[in-house]
Amino acid sequence: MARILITSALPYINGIKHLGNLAGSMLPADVYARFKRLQGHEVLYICATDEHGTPAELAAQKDGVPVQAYCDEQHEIQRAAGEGFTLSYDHFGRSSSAQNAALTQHFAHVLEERGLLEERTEKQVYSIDDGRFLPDRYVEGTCPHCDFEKARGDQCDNCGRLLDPVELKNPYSAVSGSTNIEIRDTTHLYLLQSKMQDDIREWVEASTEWPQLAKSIALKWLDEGLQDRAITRDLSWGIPVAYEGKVREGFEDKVFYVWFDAPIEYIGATQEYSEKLGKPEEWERWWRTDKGADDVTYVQFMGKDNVAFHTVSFPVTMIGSREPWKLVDRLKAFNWVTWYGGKFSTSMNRGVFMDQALELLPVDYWRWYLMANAPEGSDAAFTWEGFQAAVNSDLANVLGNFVNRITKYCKSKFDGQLPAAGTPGEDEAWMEAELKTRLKTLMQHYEEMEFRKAAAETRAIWAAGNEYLTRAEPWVKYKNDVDAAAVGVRTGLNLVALFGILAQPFIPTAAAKILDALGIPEENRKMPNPDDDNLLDALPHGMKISPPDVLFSKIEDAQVAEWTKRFGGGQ
Ligand code: B3M
Ligand code: ZN
Repeated sequence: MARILITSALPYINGIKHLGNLAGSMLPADVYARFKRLQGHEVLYICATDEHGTPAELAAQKDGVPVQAYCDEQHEIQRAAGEGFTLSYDHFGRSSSAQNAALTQHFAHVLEERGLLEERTEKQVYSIDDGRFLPDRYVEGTCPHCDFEKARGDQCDNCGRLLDPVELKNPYSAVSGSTNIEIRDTTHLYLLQSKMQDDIREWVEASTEWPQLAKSIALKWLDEGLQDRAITRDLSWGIPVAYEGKVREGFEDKVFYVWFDAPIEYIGATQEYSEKLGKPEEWERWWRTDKGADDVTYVQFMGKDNVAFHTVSFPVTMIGSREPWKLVDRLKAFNWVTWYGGKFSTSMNRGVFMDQALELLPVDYWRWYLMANAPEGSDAAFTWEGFQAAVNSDLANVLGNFVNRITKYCKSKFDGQLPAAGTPGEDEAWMEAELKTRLKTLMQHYEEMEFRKAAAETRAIWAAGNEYLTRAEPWVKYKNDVDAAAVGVRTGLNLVALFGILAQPFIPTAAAKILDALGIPEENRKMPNPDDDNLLDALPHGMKISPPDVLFSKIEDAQVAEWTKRFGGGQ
């Protein structure tokens, strides 16, 4: 049994996430966590809301509520949305927790002791009309590298480079649009990433298990040379620049930068979880290599825009501390889900957000489509037409009909009892061979975290089951040879169970319905071993089954038309 720590990038507190955000971090992390648990491994899946920084402060201001209250409310909304999507977090924490504050302050303190922090007085954009410094993305202007005119202060969406806001040409305030801007001096703590260049490169190069997208992004940053970065900001909402309760002189009105404390919350949230469990030291088994975490495999999930922070900035914090922290072993990054090739946008009425989706259709319809079309090799476009086709064909026809047909037939002809009679023949041998090969392929796709391929293979297994029934034709055989029909029904029901088991990571709710209808006990729902000899005759003969209620209903053209109107579509 292996121990696997899984984190997905922390959704920012400001507003409910759209389906693209979900598909590029939390959902695949959940699918992977479920898969690993079903293999019998010990899994800890941690996520949290990322709560600090200017966007939260401004959103609260706009709503006229204190920022803490704003975050309390938004956290609850996101927690509920995650629950709606059946995301199986072991803990969904908050980066504003006391645990994260203490850890963040601890890291800053050790980094300083290691000579990796330094106070520097820098020039910063100050908006006179807004009465505040404009950090990060609240300054916009022209990118100094590619001349894109709407580059954000922290990062250019066009060329992808991380920026320093004062580098922008023609800066303006994204809060008010004001160009009444001046550059003022302000003192901040700098993390000397440049000193860690060699350590980070060595570590990245030794990380053989990173999928391609993550590794190439990390190497690109290293090739450009690591820049020292300010880890504090002129703000009031955030973690105080203090150590053991004492605020650093000159930093009374400053806090740590949100991107400094957010990844530390992976650890913070694990501490929150440990305390909730009543085992305050439990987190160390996952995070301290001197306390057992050396045999943990740590897997991170995120969108590609977050990779630099996870392959460079956060590792600088961890490795730079020279303390025995568990580092990421495998980092799975995703491209974007687009809305018909463009951006999701609330204001332009383009795209479906997590809460809206569940008002339209059950969770598994979305989970299936988003994972079967995961943005892995490239960006993937959400379209209503693609969604409709995937649900109607894969779920309703290929899986749903199979389950219905064979369970109903068993009920009507065999009294709802798994028949024992008859000897397997050619058709069963074909099915078994097919299953063995495909199961191996499926397991491999999961191991490689190739979710699109894993979904395609899962579907191919369901399709092979349909093909089997076409070959075996128990309903035809029944007329002359009830025993031959019994073999088909028995094999078919074993396939129903297997399909339910294999479906669990992607569509856990429907899978549970199938397995409950067959009365499969919890302990027999683990991932099958492709080399098992009785894959098609595993269920106890004579067991009682009952057909499940309708598993999936088809999406009608009229629904697609209505939703296209409401949420946007092609054109
Ligand atoms: N909150 C993602 C974002 O808002 C960011 C991820 C943090 S992971 C530590 O773009
Ligand atoms: Zn640019």
